[in-house]
Amino acid sequence: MSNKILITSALPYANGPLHFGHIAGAYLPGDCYARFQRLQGADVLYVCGSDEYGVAITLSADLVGRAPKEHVDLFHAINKQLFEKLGFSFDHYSRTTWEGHVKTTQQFFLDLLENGFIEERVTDQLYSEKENRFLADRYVIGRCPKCHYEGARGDECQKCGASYEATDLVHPHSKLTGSPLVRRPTKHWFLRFDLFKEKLNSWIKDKPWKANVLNFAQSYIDDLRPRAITRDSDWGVKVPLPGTEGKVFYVWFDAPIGYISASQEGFPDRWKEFWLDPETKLVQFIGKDNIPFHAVFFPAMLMGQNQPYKLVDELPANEFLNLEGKQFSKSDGWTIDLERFFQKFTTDQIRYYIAANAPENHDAEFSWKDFQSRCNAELLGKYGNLINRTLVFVQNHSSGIIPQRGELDSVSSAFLEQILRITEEARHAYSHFCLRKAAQCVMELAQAGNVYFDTKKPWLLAKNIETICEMQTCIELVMESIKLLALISSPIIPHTANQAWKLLGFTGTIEHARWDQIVSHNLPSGQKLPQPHVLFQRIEDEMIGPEIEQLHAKKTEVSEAPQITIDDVRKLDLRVGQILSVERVPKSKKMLKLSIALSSGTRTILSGIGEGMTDLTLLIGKKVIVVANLKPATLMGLESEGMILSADTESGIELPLLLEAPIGSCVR
Ligand code: 2FM
Ligand code: ZN
Repeated sequence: MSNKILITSALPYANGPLHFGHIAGAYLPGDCYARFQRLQGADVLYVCGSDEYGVAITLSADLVGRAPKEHVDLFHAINKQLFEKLGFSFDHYSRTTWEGHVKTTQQFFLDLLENGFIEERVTDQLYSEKENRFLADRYVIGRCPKCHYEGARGDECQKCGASYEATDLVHPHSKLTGSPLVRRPTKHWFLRFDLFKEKLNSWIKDKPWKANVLNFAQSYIDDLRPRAITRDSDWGVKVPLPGTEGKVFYVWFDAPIGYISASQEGFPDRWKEFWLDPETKLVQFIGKDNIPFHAVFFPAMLMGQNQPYKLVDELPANEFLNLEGKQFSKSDGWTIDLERFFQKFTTDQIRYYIAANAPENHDAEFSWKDFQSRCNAELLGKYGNLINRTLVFVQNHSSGIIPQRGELDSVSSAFLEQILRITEEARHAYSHFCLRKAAQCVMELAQAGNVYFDTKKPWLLAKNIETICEMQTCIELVMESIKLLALISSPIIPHTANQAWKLLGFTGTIEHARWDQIVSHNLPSGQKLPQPHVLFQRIEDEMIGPEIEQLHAKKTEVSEAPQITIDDVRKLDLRVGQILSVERVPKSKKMLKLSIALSSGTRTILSGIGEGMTDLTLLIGKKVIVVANLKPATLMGLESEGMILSADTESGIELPLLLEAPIGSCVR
């Protein structure tokens, strides 16, 4: 039987920094599983990478005035670095802008076309004559066809909840420039998902997935229809047919193919052994919002093309991790500053906390108090304490060497049985994607060791020559439990587990050992141990207090600002202006010099909105809100005649959107 396991974690969009909420869903569970399977001796290939095409990218890049490639380069690097910091063991972390991804994606399309699963259709889409391009839903706003709300979005009305095609909007216009949009026919390629209904039904019926995953997938299969797999854009994988300028694949067509191309990039000589072997087990870790794409649409694409690629076998889909009762949101300040986090806390502390709280069957919660208490009571109080007290005892009463095990009395036999049972439970939990349960086993094992140590009281046994042997047996058994503890905790807290492993006198890393061998081989008696050191620091109140304060300070920032009266507001002369030209102020990362038209004439305004913006021309023509009666001030040696209003967002600075307001009009 093949022991190949191909593991993937959903490719995150490279349009903003990842936070612990993301890590808890599709990522940490995937990494722990990959680490566990390697210990089992499986031949593992674990891949991930950035998802870099699609409207989610272009819109977020446009809003902050960055070219899409610059935008994804930035966040690809940031997210890759976070995974490294968190000790992830991806065998390869790729990106969908890797040039090899194009060929694989285009080949899928050509196969599907040849096999009769793709058809061309001409439909009306919204076109901006000013911007010379078709605009996707997310770029469009207009009047709701149902409730006549003016600012309705391109796909659904946020006022009355109606959902519709963007072409149904009355007076649709561009969200970015405000320009009016017209209907224009355009050709697209539709994938006949409806033709895969039967095949999908018989394939999915024996999948051992969670009931909610199966039900959700089934509801999509029941309703399969042809779907457009192309878009009018220049950001994406191009359609490989003549005369298709400006046509690219829809991001959900190319992104899952990214799992294959990531393997091709990382392992040009070995990827086929995984993807083309029917015996390989394919395990895909995702967040629950990605279920239809992994359980239905991507499998249909795989069924319709010509390579014998693996279809997903296991689909662990997790819920979300919130922060103190609300979703993580960087723009609202409802987040954890990762740089500060890692100055105070360790990778294994957060890995343990997330694993112990994994959102497997329902949403879970990161709370600072709970983080503190679990790290102190469990990692330090149970795990660290067992190792420390035992190893100090061995130094003092066994000359720092592992003693020989003697006869086991009933208490010791029961303890040995117990620690082996917990180890087996941990194995079962990991292999069934129950990360929470695995973390629980870790603490149960540490606690069992502590209880046995307390029951046996080796410090008393050491005092009497007749009980020395019993003391040595006790210590040897506790050290066996530490060995098993290092083993079963290593997928979750690999750094600490390796330290514990070394403290037992082993030289290599635990990753190079095998689960079964570690369990079945007793510790070598006579092995010399190094001097022990502590594994965890206590988290004091002073360490988390500022974090909680900062979080709540952001929340109350507005309400805690000193109150002003309507007269104070009236003092502000806020006007609509239009950006005529823009240039960077030399030697500044963020300062821009803007020339802005107001009805009273043109002003020069300096504004710190330029950080990370690579394409300043995108600002030209935009309408902005100007504080028109601000006293001129000299900034960086240049005079500024006003100020413009902007918002700080997840991925950069965003300017308020003004569409119809004429230049010079008052903002109140
Ligand atoms: O939801 C997301 O973040 C997507 N970028 C996931 C893509 S998974 C895969 F198909 F690439
Ligand atoms: Zn409406």
